Amino acid sequence: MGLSVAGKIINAHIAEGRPEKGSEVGIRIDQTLTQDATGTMAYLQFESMGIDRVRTELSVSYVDHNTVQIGFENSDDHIYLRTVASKYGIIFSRPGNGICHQVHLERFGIPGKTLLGSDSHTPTGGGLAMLAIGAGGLDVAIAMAGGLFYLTYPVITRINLTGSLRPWLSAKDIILKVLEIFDTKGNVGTIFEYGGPGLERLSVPERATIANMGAECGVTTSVFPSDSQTRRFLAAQGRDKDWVPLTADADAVYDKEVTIDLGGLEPLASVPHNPGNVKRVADIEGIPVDQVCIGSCTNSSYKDLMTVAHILKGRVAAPGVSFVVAPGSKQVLENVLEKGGLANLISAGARIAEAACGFCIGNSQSPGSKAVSLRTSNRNFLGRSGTRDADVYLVSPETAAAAVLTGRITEPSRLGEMGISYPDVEMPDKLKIDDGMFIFPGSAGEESRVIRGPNIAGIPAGSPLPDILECTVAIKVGDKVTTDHIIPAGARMKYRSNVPRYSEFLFEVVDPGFYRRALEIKEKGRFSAIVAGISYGQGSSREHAALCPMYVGVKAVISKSIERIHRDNLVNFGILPLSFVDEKDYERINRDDMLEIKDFRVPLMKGSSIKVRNLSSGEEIETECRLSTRQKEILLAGGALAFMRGKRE
Ligand code: MIC
Ligand code: SF4
Repeated sequence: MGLSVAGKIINAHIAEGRPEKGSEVGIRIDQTLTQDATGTMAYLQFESMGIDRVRTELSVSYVDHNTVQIGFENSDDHIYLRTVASKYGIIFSRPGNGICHQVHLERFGIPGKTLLGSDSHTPTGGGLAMLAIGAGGLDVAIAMAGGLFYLTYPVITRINLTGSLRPWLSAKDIILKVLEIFDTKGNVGTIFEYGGPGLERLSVPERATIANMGAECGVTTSVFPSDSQTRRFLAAQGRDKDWVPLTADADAVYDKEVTIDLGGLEPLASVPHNPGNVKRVADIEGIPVDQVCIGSCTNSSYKDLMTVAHILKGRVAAPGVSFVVAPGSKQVLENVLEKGGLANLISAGARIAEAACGFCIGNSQSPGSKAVSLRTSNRNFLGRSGTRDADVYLVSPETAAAAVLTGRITEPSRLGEMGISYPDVEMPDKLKIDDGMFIFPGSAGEESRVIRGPNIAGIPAGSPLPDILECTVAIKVGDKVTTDHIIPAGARMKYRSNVPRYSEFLFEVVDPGFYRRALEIKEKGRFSAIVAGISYGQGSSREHAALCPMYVGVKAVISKSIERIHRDNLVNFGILPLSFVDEKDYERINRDDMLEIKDFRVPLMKGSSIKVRNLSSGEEIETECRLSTRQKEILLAGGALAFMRGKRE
């Protein structure tokens, strides 16, 4: 039986377990990446492991999230990251060099390699035929220390692309179609593998856009083959030697297959407040637009920016539109500059932001009250833009450019009526490349001393699960509560290296009273529990969504279903992730109820149901804990660091 691309990469990296669907395998990690907002914690954890040098083929530390630097905190983090990278043999990508996923694709991604990143959009590397997976910082720290990364051997879905896109449509419309088909829930443990004749004309940055937003479907990752497009991309990067062919066997078997005819697609948009709310642009035309933001790791490549630059050439943004452009990398910016695109954008009124996450994470360019913002990014969760009552729509660069000119949501093909022809931008065969913003291990700018400013607090210690777990329900939330809801990013993100301070903002947009309540429960010497609906913990990989709850005394999360990265983070920080056996039981627990979970060790290890007694109502509720044996052992030890320490002793 033939193998898929994903199957080939996984099988070549398995060091523990068997390649059987649904069973846990441990794979070797070739490359890691971190970004500053998750990186500080990852490196603090790495340092606590007592290893003298990273054990991967390549590890890169990017600074791209917290670059606004209001106050000393962000800069403290950057200095710590630069010095810790230098000490342990990690490449440091300085602030200004670009967004981790875009830069990694350009300079380091290699077909067939595994990449683990402390950011949920790490699968962007799948556009380059990598097995690129997002994880919590602690899992990345373990990989840097030479440890394996564990995943459930996936269900592999082939997405067969046929035909070719019509003018005014692009990769974003393809992934929005995929989101419409698969939604944001129910895809845990799946890999999307793209194939078919439609791939021929899709360049690597376009593939990367598609792989990037697979994260919104909740899949483990998305993978493309390595073919002539991949070779061309690497050649333009001056990295011909990194190309290897990698395609699925002709008789590869997939668990599921879906075909999308690219020729039949229409421009699409995710409407507020979830990427899964996909509508045809034609159906929402005419809505007045206050802001248009082009950039983020989804659509900030040379091709994206040049397309917009050509469309806008000689024209100015509509008077009511604030128009922001954030290039994905310094390389993108320099090449767009060289080809004259930057001049077009500036003349059109673009507010050129730095090559960083910026608006996408809500740390700048928050829209006005009740404003409509069209963005080429990947997430439009409530409040993520920094403005709670703003409506954020996710669209392609073409649809975004159309709104810049008309001031309304507009089908981009209508630009033809304005005398604008579709600029079919090709990726150049040769790019201007300058690696001057990396600090490579062993180079002159190296430091041997790790500098920790006052923003770098320690890692809070967890505690083993007690025999009888008594907890108070400190919060009950509904469906699809994302990690952005659990612990906000934006302006709050500067406290990422200071867990006690950051914890004050837990559930800020959902229930600002949570932090006080949880602390009061903790002061009484008790634990807290969180009760949630479906797909709890969607979105970002931030382990703070587990670490901060742990800090305020949360010991259990009981949900209808939970997303992969967040579940793994809860385990890493010793929080019991339980799911209702019968989803209707969600109604039988309320906030402030006292719960008792006792005698759970045996059923936990055996995989049988775990009884939760609601002491407030006297009812008993059946739950289960769907984890591997390894994860259960980690939980019982009080988290991954304690587990590793225990193994060493
Ligand atoms: C995001 O897009 O939500 C982030 C910010 O990049 C996160 C990481 C973080 O919270 O630091 C992610 O996607 O994992
Ligand atoms: Fe940065 Fe946004 Fe991409 Fe997250 S999704 S890595 S915040 S650009």
